[in-house]
Amino acid sequence: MLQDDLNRIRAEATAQLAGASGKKELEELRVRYLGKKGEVTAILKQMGKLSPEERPVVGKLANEVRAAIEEALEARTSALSAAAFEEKLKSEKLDVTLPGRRPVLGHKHPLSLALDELKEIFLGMGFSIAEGPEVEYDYYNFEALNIPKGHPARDEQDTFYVNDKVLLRTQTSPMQVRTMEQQRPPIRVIAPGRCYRSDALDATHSPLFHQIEGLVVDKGITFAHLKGTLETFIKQLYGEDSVIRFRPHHFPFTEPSAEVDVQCFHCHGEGCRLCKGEGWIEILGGGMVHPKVLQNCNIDPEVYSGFAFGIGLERITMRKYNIDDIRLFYENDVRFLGQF
Ligand code: 2NM
Repeated sequence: MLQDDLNRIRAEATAQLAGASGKKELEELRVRYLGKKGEVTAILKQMGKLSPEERPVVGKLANEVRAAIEEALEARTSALSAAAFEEKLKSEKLDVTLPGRRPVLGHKHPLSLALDELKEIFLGMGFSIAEGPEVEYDYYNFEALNIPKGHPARDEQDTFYVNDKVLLRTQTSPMQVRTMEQQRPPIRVIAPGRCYRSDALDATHSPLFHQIEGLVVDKGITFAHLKGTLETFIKQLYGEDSVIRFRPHHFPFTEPSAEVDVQCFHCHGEGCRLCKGEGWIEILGGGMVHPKVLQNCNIDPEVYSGFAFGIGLERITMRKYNIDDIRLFYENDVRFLGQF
């Protein structure tokens, strides 16, 4: 009986469709029941064998079965896509109440922090800032500073040469010479910046380091001005109770010259580990600008006099933050840099 076949097909098809688990399976079922060679189609093809009385009855049932299968197909299709959408929503859930991710902000390098502080102190004393080339002429780095070829200071300040006449500056004094060539006294400048020497890298030496040099030239400038300026500087940097002393020294570009020590703030001169038993810590050098240096810059040493000094930025910064190895400044290890 075709009616029985149709009823069986409807029951089978709707049950299978209800349990179908994906698009592919739904399509297979559609082809199997409703396709050109499908089971419902096969029944319709047999309609010709039926009597005229039976034909409309079976035809009506066949249409109902086809409609029922189509409906079940549609219902399952939309149920599956709704489930897929639900799954997608769940997996893409965004909790807008979570706190945001804060971007990690960097900050200044300890050498820059210390340099800023030094600049501030000297700006407060009326100095201006002169910056210039790190690749210098031999003339400005040595010759003009009273260090002719063959002078022993050239060995102490061995550097990297670009050619016979051009080198990496070993100090920032070439900027002082450039300033004196370009400006007439009164002059009050500091020259901060990178310097180079062909020293081997160890805990206290680096082939690249930083200096701040100061220069004052005017009528009547004396060693007393140098002492007062440096004492004011040290007291602002290390505190009002700082004690300093001047020790005679020699620099080719100053005469007289001195090295300046600050009394150890740990033992107050007694001698301890920090000052290696000395009671004093060397901090900078300076002196009265040599008349030959003034002459080289067309400043008459009979009319003008001046003082100059040089500060090692690494040394000052290591004191300030209690850093015991100069290499830490250049390694860019954020575990170190993050501490300042
Ligand atoms: C130092 C020590 C002593 C210095 C001298 C000059 C110049 F150009 F005026 F002659 N500038 N800086 C100087 C003097 C630097 O560093 C330890």
